[in-house]
Amino acid sequence: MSESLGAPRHEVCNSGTPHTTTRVQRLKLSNVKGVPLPSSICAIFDKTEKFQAKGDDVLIATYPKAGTTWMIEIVDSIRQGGITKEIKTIPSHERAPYLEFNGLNVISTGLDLLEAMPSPRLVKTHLPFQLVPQSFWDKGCKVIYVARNAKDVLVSFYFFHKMNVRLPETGTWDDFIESFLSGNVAFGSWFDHVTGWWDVREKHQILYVFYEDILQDPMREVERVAHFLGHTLDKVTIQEIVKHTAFDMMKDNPMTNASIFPTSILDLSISPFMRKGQVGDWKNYFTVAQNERFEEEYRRRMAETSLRFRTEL
Ligand code: PPS
Repeated sequence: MSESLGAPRHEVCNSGTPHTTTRVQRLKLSNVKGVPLPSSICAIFDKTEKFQAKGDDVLIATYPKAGTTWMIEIVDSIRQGGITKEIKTIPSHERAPYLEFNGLNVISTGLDLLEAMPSPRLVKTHLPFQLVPQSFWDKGCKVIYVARNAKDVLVSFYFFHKMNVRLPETGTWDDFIESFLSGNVAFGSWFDHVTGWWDVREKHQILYVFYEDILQDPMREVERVAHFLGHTLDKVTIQEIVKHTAFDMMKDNPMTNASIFPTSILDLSISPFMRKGQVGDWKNYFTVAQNERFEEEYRRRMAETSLRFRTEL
């Protein structure tokens, strides 16, 4: 075993033995217009494409594990003017349905939830820009894109793959790094995703937000999101939102910590959904060699873009 970059690495990451579950069949990835997506999502993608957005829908778009659930909680609290009874009692996935999600008859599809939802709606998606239904652009919807540095996303995604027992097996940690770098994971290449949304941010009403910035200065970022959405909130309400959406609060909150999902979808005994919520956790998992390999590919893939990430604070 080679030397790691920081504190001792987590034993699950080190095990080299893919976790297997006998309870449910893990899904394979299929392809929509060249983007690998879970086969369940591909199966209903013709319907997803035809989704009719409304002008007051707000779309929260992210590559997986970039802070989607966090932003949903922030935006919903802003739109409701504070921490209302709805926010305290309705699960996140019902307040912001996951557009392309197919619950395979265990839980509702995103499309069904959205159909039944009164306006103004909050919509979650992990789709790359080019796969987002056209109606969002025709209706001029506001979009908040949250981006997080690739190394922390990779670690978070690895643990999520293990506990989301519908996603394909990760293989070893080394295998998963290679799958991630080649874009052979659900929702495709992180590089294409973050740069694809970055390149169009000024063509549409898109606010591009960084996970690292929210963690560093949540008051400033909540105010920025509120301003973008056309809401003016007093300081006390913003402080209340920041407190409600802090990692420890969301980790203990059954409306946000995914404990509501059946274990046939998310098995929290394998890894919690609200895992660490940090910037720089990657140092606990990357070996020196893995980091060099990653950096080399990163430099190559990010050479042409002005998009920059922070991997520590
Ligand atoms: S998903 O499944 O793709 O929708 O997951 P997503 O919500 O995008 O990302 C989950 C990661 O975000 C972390 N998280 C937070 N970090 C800081 N503060 C708050 N409030 C917060 N809420 C969620 C969560 O812990 C996952 O990151 P990791 O690194 O695994 O802890």
